[in-house]
Amino acid sequence: LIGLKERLAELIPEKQEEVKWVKKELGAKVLGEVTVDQAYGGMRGIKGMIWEGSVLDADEGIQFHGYTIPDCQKKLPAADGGEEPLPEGLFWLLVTGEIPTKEQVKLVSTEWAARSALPSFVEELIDRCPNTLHPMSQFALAVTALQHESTFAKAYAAGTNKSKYWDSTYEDSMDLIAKLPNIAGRIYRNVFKDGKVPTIDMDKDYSYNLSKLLGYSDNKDFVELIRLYLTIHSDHEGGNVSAHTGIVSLEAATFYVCDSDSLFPTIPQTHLVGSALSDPYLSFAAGLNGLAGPLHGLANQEVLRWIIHMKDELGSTEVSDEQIKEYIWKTLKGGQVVPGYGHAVLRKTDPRYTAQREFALKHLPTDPMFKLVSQLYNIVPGVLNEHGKTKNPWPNVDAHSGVLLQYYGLVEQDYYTVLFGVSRSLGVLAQLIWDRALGMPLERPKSYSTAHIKKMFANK
Ligand code: FAM
Repeated sequence: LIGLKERLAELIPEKQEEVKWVKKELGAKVLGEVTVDQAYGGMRGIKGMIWEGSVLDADEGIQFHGYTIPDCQKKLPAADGGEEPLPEGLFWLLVTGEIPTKEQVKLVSTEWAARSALPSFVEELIDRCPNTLHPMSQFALAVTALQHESTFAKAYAAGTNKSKYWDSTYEDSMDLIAKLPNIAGRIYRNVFKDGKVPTIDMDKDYSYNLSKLLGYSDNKDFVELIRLYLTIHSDHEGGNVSAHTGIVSLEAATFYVCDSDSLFPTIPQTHLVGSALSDPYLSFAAGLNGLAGPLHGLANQEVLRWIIHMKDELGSTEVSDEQIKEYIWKTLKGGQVVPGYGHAVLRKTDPRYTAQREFALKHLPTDPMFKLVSQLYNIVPGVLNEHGKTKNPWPNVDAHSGVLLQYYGLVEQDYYTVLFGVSRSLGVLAQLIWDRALGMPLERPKSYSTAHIKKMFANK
C-alpha cells in the first residue's frame, strides 16, 4: 500500500520534467494582454498564475484535476455507511491528481488523527482570547502561533538544500491540517459552549472528529454534511483572496499593458506570502485573514444573518415573492450587496451551491429556512438582473451553507467561516507543497501610479 508522501515523491521528478518542458516549449507564448481597466479593476481576468489542483470554468464551475463535484461524489471513497466523499480523498486527489483507494484514504485519516494534538501554549492562547474576538481572528492567531512547530522554518534555518524544501513543507502541511479540528473545536467550545473540548478519536475520519469536537457527531447526517462541506470548500483555483494571499504560484509569463500602438512588457514572477518562503503556518494564517472578509468567506455568515433579518422583518418564514423582492431592493438601494450571490469568475449557479441544495432536498426538504433559501433562488437573480450591475446574478457557495448548519443546531453564524477555513487548508496547502517541489519564485507583479499611467499614454 503506497502512502501519500511516497506517491508524491514518485510524482515530483515527473512533474518537474513536465514543467521544464512546458517552460522550454511554451514559455514565450502570450497568455493575454492587460488593460488599464484591469489594473484598476482588481486584476479580474488577468491570466498570470499557475495552480495545479483545480481550474474554475465560468459556466461549469470548479474541477479538481479535471473532476467535477458530482464526479468526486461518485469516485472518491466514502465512509462506511456514508455516501459523501471523504475530504481526505480530495486532499489526495489535489496532491497527486489521482483518485485514492479506500485504504489510502484510511491512511490519511489515521495520520491526521495521530498528528492532531496542539502544543499547550496554543491551547492557552485560544483560551485567553475574549469571547468577543471574532472566531476567525482567533483561528488566524492560533495558526500563526503554531509556526513555533514549523519543520520548514527549522530546515531553512539549518541551511537545507532547496531541492528538499517540499519535504518539510509537506510535513508542516500535514501537521497543520491535522491540528485544525482541535483549533476549530476549541474556539467553538470556548466562544459558544462551556469550554470543554472532547478528544480526537484515533480510529475515525477527519470530519467525524471535527463534528465530535464541535459536539454534533451523534448525528450521522451532520457528519456527512461536514464531509461534503470540507470537500467542496477546499479549493477554487488560485486567484481567490484566501488562496492568492496565502499561497500562490505564478510562473514567468509575459504581460503587456496595451493600447493600439504601444506595448509595455512587464515580467511578473509571482508568489505572495508563501512565495517569500514563509512557512505553511504563516502562509495559511495570511490566507485565513483574507477569507475573513465579507466579500469572500465571511459571506456565509452574512447570508444567514441577512435571511434571518428578512424573516424577522417580515414576521414569518411564510413570505410572499413580492415581500422578498421588496426586501432585496431595500438591500440594494441601501448600497449593500445581496450576500451569497454573484462571483468574480462564475457566470452560472455555483455547483457547490447545487451540491448543498441536493443535500438539503435529501435530508431537510421541509425545513422552513431551506424553503426560504429556495424561494430566494427563484427571485434574487431576476432582481439582480433588473438592477443591472452584477455580472453574475446566480448564487455562490455561501448562499446555502448556513442554512444546512443551522438545521443541525449549529446556529452560531459568526463561526461559519472557520469551517470554510478548515476546508480551504486542503487546497492551498496542496498547492504550497507543489510550489516548493517546483521551485516557484518570489511573487512580485509590477504596479504603476495613476500619474505614470497618464504619462505612459500621453499623446497616444
Ligand atoms: N449584490 C449587489 N451587487 C452586486 C452583487 C450582489 N450580490 N454582486 C456584484 N454586485 C455589484 C458589484 O458590487 C459591482 O458594483 P459597483 O460597480 O458599484 O462596484 C457590480 O455589481 C459589478 O460587480 P461584478 O463584476 O459582478 O462582481 P465582482 O467580481 O466585482 O465581485 C463578488 C464578486 C463575489 C465580490 C460580488 O458578486 C459580491 O459582492 N457578492 C456578494 C458577496 C458574496 O456572496 N461573496 C462571496 C463570494 C464567494 F464565492 C466566496 O468567495 N466565498
